[in-house]
Amino acid sequence: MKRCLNLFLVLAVTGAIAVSAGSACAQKGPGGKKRGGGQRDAGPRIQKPRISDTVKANIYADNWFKMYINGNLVAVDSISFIPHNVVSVDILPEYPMTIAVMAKDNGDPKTGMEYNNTNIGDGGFILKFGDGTVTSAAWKAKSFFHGPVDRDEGNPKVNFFPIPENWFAVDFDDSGWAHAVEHTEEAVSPKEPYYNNDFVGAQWIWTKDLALDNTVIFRHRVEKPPSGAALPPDWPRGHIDAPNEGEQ
Ligand SMILES: [Ca+2]
Ligand SMILES: [Ca+2]
Repeated sequence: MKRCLNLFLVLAVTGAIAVSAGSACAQKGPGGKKRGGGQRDAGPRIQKPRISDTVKANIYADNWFKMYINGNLVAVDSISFIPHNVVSVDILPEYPMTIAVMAKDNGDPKTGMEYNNTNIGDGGFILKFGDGTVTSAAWKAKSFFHGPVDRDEGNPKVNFFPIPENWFAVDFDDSGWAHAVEHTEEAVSPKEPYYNNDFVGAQWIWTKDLALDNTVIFRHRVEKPPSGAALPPDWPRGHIDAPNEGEQ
């Protein structure tokens, strides 16, 4: 007990969180007993995920995205416009895994055009997870911002369609949505970071209109690891609600 108390004090002084010290002292040995104490812990042993249980997610959007997995916000593109960048994060996969992505081309809200209204521009999105999940025409896609209508750059008009509040939710009904359309690497013309990261097997996706659809939501459900890996245990998971509220 004294050793635990000392550990607590050291961690407290060095600024580490008390929770870490608490869990170190309450670590259970075999049979659910606390080490160093005679009191039996009635709770079940909890299997905890390690960093080796996570997989790498590589994501590239022309120009920006945010991504939810099973209703939780897990990644936001750190650069809104250019330079084009790859976002690479660790994720703890959970199956079935519902991936919901909002991707935005940098179209001006009034004209739909890019680069200070000098260019119609285009979009594009690609993703690969370490479990073998990749973007493809199996994904669903829907546009919520279109323009300039009829490619009319002289008198540009845009159309907005209301984004459903729960577009990222697991139980959101996307059955009426069209499938994403795969586009060639040549059409999207990705920049250097794309070639410096692993996207092998993934397809560039958008709606059918790479140029005029400027805000696109993608959804995809992964039943099990496409790589053939075993399903992970039922890890304890957090329930962080704040980032999901009022997001559009
Ligand atoms: Ca970006
Ligand atoms: Ca663009």
